[in-house]
Amino acid sequence: MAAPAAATESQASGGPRPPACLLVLGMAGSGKTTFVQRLTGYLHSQGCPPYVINLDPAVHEVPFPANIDIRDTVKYKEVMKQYGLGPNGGIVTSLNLFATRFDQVMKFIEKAQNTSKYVLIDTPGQIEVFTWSASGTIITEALASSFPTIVIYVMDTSRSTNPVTFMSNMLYACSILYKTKLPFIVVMNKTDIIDHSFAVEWMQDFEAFQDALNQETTYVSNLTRSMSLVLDEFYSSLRVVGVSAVLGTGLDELFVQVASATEEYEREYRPEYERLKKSLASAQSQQQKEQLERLQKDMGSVALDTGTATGSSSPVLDPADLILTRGTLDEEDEEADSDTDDIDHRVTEESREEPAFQNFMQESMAQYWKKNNK
Ligand SMILES: Nc1nc2c(ncn2[C@@H]2O[C@H](COP(=O)(O)OP(=O)(O)O)[C@@H](O)[C@H]2O)c(=O)[nH]1
Ligand SMILES: [Mg+2]
Repeated sequence: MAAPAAATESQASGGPRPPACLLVLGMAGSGKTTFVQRLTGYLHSQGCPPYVINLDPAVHEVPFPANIDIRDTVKYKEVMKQYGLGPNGGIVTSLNLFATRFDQVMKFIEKAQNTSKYVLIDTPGQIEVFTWSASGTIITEALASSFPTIVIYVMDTSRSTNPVTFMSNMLYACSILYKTKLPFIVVMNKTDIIDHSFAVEWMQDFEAFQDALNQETTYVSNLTRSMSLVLDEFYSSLRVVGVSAVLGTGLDELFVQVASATEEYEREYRPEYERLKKSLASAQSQQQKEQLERLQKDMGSVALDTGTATGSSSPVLDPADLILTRGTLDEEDEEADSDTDDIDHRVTEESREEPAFQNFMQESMAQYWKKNNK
């Protein structure tokens, strides 16, 4: 995926800071969409309009002005019909289709950095569609490789008053943290129904949580007791904010946490992503080099008198471009391994040395030099 380098470059040159991407995740009904709507209103009132993206293909109505709406690109009902899928399959497939175009979304976000400090991203109702799908990973990694990206895990506080349910919710949050490895904020939503202080106490005071568990007699509570020991470390560094998406309370505190999470991204995650990008690029160029060598071997003595082909500074070709007009990469691989090995080149060269073929090769080569030398 083409990751715009502009984010880091503009920062280094004192240009606009790259926008922070707030990826809003949470169980169905936890209040993600209402939260994004409230956040959008809040940021507008602060004179800081966000760039808003809706990734839920199945939502009937988006209650906020979305700059990008997956529903404009992918028609969820059509996808269901066309692929013979049920509702969940339809959502997953729609998201997959959208992920293939996410490089374009990245360009839009890059352009928005002059006007927006924040990018808000609402995700499908069913959390696993995003967190445990290939497209969710592609989208998350694309964002995180270019912009400070923060996961906001929205939970329904009013439905977490049972210690066992609370624990399950926290385990889920923990699994997402380990999956995405990104700065993380837990938003305890719906504090208009019940204050979140009971949950904070459970997280800070192990004894208090054990007391609550003692009221439970099911075997699950035994498991929960052991698990709570495991979660202690997760809690210790967790950012938690109580919010009511309906009333709009807790948002000032939320942005204090967002600022600290953004710093954490710059300090701990950015260097890691940069390192990853570099090692990926060098692995890619090594692969390209090997493919080129194989290609040159295959072509044998086909004349390519562009004059630069054998120079030590000759750029690495990208055979994938050649393959565009000559079949798929896999076919090319097979060809390299089998077919051409037992062809008598002296015989076939004659038929290959058609002027048209040579012209084609030379034109293709000229294009690569241009591309790689610019
Ligand atoms: N009382 C209360 N209800 C809320 C709050 N946030 C969302 N809801 C309600 O929770 C339900 C689900 O909200 P929605 O934003 O669609 O959840 P999503 O599936 O996570 O996007 C809706 O009926 C909302 O009105 C809140 O802060 N307080
Ligand atoms: Mg929603």
